[in-house]
Amino acid sequence: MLCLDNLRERFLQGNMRALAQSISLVEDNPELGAKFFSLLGLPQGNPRIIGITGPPGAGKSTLTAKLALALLARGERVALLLIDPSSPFSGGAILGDRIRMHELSGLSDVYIRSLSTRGSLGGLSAATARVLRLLQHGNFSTIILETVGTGQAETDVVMAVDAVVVVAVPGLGDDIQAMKAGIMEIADVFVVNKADRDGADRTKLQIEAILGMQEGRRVHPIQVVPTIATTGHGVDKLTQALDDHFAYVEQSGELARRREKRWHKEFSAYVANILLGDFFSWANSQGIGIMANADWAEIEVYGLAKQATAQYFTERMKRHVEED
Ligand SMILES: Nc1nc2c(ncn2[C@@H]2O[C@H](COP(=O)(O)OP(=O)(O)OP(=O)(O)O)[C@@H](O)[C@H]2O)c(=O)[nH]1
Ligand SMILES: [Mg+2]
Repeated sequence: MLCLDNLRERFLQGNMRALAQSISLVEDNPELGAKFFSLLGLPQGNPRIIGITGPPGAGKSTLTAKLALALLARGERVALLLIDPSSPFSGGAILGDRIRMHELSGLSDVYIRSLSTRGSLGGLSAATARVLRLLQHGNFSTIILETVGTGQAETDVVMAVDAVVVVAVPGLGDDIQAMKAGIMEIADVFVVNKADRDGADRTKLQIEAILGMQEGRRVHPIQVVPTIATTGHGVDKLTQALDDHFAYVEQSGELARRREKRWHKEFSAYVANILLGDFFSWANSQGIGIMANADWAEIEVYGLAKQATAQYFTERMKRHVEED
């Protein structure tokens, strides 16, 4: 039987095994996780959370490793959270990431964890939000979240982090047009990785042109940084671009607003979960035949939902009064 007090103690002492155990706990078990969070109280540190996203194979992991090395070199403690897209096409991604991250192995001030999004909607799951929250208790100065940018995951990543780095590669052509839709709005810093390939300058110009058209919607200019992740070229510029970004959003209050929004979103997700769970357990206990057996095609869905929730609230209220 897991002793949460003991786990908390070891976790707060910076024990890496306890960190790994705690992550598994909040990832797999929201109920116990919630207990653990209430034992932890508020996070003591104030880490920067950076999301790295972009198309498959753009070099996100290679770049993440190099960025982590640069941050470690200036005395930071870094946590890396790699979201396994769990697509059948990227099987072995985690193994690949391990190889890409080999430069970090054995270093004491970095923690690497892969999370699978299997079975969760929208790519970035509620479990990821909980793990990120937990890492904020873990005495890290920077937390980096790597996730493949496909559709919904892009908007999710914005909600989960303080700053978004979008990684593009030269010669995307049509992809750049497609990227406009989702990704252009979410980038705080752009990277054109694989700058050793032809067309990097052109891609940089294309991105800058698109960003230029959006001027006015953003309060400060978004930097486009060419990198060669395999050699580490340009990573110093990326670090600087991120520092510039954070300096700006800290000073302008934008960072605080973004974090507040994130808090609200998480809060309402929990409330929705609790209410839904209670509603359905009530509905089942009442034998209300609305879920099972009902001839759904014959029932008007909105009307029934309204009627059932009204009945639910009335009965819950009654119980509440009786219990008082
Ligand atoms: N030529 C060149 N190759 C690179 C560069 N950066 C990464 N690569 C290579 O591109 C491939 C993919 O790199 P990853 O770092 O795994 O890319 P990723 O975006 O994390 O990939 P997924 O997580 O699978 O989407 C690897 O073979 C890298 O060695 C670069 O700057 N130049
Ligand atoms: Mg990767």
